[in-house]
Amino acid sequence: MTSTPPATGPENASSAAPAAPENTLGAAPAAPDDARTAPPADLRDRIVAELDRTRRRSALLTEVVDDADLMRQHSPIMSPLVWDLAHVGNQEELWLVRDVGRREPVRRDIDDLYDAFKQPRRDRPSLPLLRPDEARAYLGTVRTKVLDLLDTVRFDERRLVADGFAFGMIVQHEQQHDETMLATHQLRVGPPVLAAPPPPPSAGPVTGEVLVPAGPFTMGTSTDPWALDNERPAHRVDLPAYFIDAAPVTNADYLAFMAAGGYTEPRWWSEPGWHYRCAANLAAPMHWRRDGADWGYLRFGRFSPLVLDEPVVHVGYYEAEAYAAWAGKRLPTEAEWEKAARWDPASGRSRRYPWGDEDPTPEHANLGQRHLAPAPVGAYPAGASPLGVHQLVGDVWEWTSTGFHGYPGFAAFPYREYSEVFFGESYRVLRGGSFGTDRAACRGTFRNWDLPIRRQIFSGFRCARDPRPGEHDR
Ligand code: AVJ
Ligand code: FE
Repeated sequence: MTSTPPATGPENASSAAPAAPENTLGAAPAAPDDARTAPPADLRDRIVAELDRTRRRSALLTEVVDDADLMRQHSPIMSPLVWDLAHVGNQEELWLVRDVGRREPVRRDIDDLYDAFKQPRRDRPSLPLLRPDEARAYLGTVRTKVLDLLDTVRFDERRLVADGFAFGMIVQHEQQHDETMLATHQLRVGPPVLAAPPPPPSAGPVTGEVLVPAGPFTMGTSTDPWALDNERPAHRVDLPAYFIDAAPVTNADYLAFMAAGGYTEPRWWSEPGWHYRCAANLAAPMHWRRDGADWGYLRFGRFSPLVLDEPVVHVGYYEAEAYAAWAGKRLPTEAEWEKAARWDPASGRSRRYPWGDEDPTPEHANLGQRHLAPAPVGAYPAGASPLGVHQLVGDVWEWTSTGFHGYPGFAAFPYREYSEVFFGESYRVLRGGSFGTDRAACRGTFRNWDLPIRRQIFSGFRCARDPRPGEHDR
């Protein structure tokens, strides 16, 4: 059994029409906006395909365990799977049935139960939640209404539906909860219920660092039709030269840090980092287990020895920060990550993805739960950036050193609770997406965020550093 159903449509049908490459530098004329000229029937078909593909993932994640398991809380920081399931249906009802479609509510009585701000995760298992069969029926009812209103909706009436945005937002929301549910599966104790083919092997070693020359680039987007509010608007950022690792930090790299006493040496850790390391008694990435003298990991209920050239995953921000200090480097800023991922030195423009503007295919990146592990470094040469930075998209979310803030000119859309209420230094931005991130919820501008202590997400990192005097003139 593979964990991802076969694609229903063309491999590139992941979102609305690709936007023109981003350009705020004034070097070239703006390209026409293809998305607005796309025939509505085509947009409708793409929306239906994306909604359906996404729902099949949610169904798979909630059909492989029994009802008791769906209702149980596998960790106090996660919801019962059946809460996530009904919550995605409730968001779809709120935004598509009621707001876009202006239809009567299906279940106004359950809005509060599935409001993430009203119900702390800890309390969710004791709520009078819809039972699994009720939740599935609810999702089905909502979806039928959405498909019905899609027949008549006008994509040019309101900003909320322009280019199908509200539908894209709901697809991304459900995919984000699917990734969260996948992390819940990883925390779940019991025999394996998910399976997938192993990731592709490395096509050759990728080592060392890449020099990104000083200069401006365009960060964020004003043209990607399904980009969320926190990715907007496109703006110019001028960066000094820096080095960035050509690949994410691997298990072998991380083992060297551990063997050098990384976890017992306070000097590599920030003050809050060391405090947390001691309070939580951290000694290895989450889900690592001793295997005699070696280490292995427990993945989705299966034990295996570490694969040394695989990106390390399930490390928190503080561990990433300590590793970087030990390595004589630092974490990249969010802008440094994005310039490495999007800046095309030939044109000076910012691409949608490291490899270009085309949506991800299985040759570009390890996304979408197609595999249940990060792929070894070197497995995706076709996904490298023009400067030769590999695996920026897929495999593991990458911690950056930047807090979560709105870009200059940020405006909450369509609701403050998606991004704006989280702005501040409490959260750190993660970039690039993981093996559990769907292609619809991942692009060069996509921003994720979490608390620095979090390790249950599929998080890893790569390092950066400033050039030494004279080094960038080589
Ligand atoms: C962007 C992944 C941090 O899961 O909290 C889901 C996404 N927002 N429902 C989260 C989200 C509302 C969000 N992250
Ligand atoms: Fe949500």
